[in-house]
Amino acid sequence: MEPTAKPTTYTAFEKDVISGLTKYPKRLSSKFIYDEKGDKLFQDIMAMPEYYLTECEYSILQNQSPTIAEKFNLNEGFDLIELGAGDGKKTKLLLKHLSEIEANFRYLPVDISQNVLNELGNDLEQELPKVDFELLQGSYFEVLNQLSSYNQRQKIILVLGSNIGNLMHSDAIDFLKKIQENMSPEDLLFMGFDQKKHPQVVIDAYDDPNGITEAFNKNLLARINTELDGNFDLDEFLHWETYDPETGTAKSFLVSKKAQNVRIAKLNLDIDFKTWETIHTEISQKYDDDTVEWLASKANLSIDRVFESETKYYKNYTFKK
Ligand code: AVI
Repeated sequence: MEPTAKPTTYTAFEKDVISGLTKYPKRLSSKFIYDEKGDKLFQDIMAMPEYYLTECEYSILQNQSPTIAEKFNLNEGFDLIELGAGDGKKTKLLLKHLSEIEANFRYLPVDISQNVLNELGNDLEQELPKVDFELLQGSYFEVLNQLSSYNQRQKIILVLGSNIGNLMHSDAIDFLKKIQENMSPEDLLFMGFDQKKHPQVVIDAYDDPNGITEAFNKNLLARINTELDGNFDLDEFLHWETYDPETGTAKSFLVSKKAQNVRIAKLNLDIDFKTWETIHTEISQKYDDDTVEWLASKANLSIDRVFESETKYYKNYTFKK
């Protein structure tokens, strides 16, 4: 009998690297930037003065939490579910307000990383001891499905940080649809959308002079080197940011400074780069009200209220089913 060849099973990262680097034009998905080093670099980005998004959303939550909470079932009770909770720095402003007015609620932060959740849990115990919370590790939709199947209380679903901006419009609609399917008519979705603005402000946020965003973008190549035994020379690639003010799409690229060959030994892959050949790595979409309304309508959601930062750079919207 012929020996049967062992089927090769690839991880999601490996699949993305194989398909992305063997097509033209080349691409890699930004979701793989976030290993431990990528998470740390993103924390550094959020602390940069050029990265206005964090400060804008922080100020909205700091100044407008009482208005944001007006439609929450403060007496009967509600679950505040945060998808992609991170360090919870901005959410704590809303939690603080809800705790002060003695609202009847539970905070349910959802994150894929148990480490991130444990740190958040410790912080909450120290800083907001009266807040009832439960840490939920898992993918957003697994957790949302479970919650909507047994829970009767109003759900307030939070998605902060303009994370939706890293999705193309078609994927953003799918994302909103999956949330919508798990909502009841009394539930609310509270989501951040970075807005169109002076193009230079956007470029500066994604191309800082200290090279933090460059290191963040190049972390994709660094991960290929360490995890897949690749030999990318990071210095031979340029971080390049573009912004199209017509579509509102900021795009990140890595550009090969010379003709070069890269070997990725674990995947038995040799990749040729021509001089100035690109790898497209990320989009960061900027929105206006019409686009947000269009996306929402495609997912059978409607805008309930809009909260904008003083600069008008950033808005949070509440949506209803
Ligand atoms: C996580 N996400 C919303 C960030 C953004 O603004 O697109 C990721 C990022 N990329 C470069 N800087 C920050």
